[in-house]
Amino acid sequence: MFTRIEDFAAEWTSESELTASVLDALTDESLEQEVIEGRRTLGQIAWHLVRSLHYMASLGLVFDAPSGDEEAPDSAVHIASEYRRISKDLLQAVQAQWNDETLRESVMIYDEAWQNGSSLRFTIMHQSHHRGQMTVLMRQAGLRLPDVYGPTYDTWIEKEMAPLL
Ligand code: NI
Repeated sequence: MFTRIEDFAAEWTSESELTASVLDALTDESLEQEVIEGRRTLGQIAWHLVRSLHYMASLGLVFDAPSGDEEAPDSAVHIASEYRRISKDLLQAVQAQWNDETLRESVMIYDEAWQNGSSLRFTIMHQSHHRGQMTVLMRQAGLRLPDVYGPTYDTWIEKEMAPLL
């Protein structure tokens, strides 16, 4: 749970840069990569990640919803640019509309009282969860992955180091 807006802002800034770097590595063709036949595609997971940020509006924050509907766009560039917009707007809304006291206030979500500071933590964890799903599908789609929390296989090879098992 976050108790200071400043701490969330710092963490959100670095986490959203990581997410943007993953989304930037997508190609239009790769969006069709499925988890398994008939299930979610890479494009659908990426679009869910982008759209889900707007759930923060149900906690009282006012910022623009993502453009388009629930159906995933077929443009990787559009998904990445829409992410950049909404992740910036989310941070600005938190900084302008909430303060450290607001983070301790609770809102009922699915019959449970959630402190706003915990909801912000959940937002980051939910994003990391889907970003992790995406990197597996991106590898299966033959894409080059950016480093997220550590070097990828390709980075080790480029540095002429033995990849970890
Ligand atoms: Ni989700």
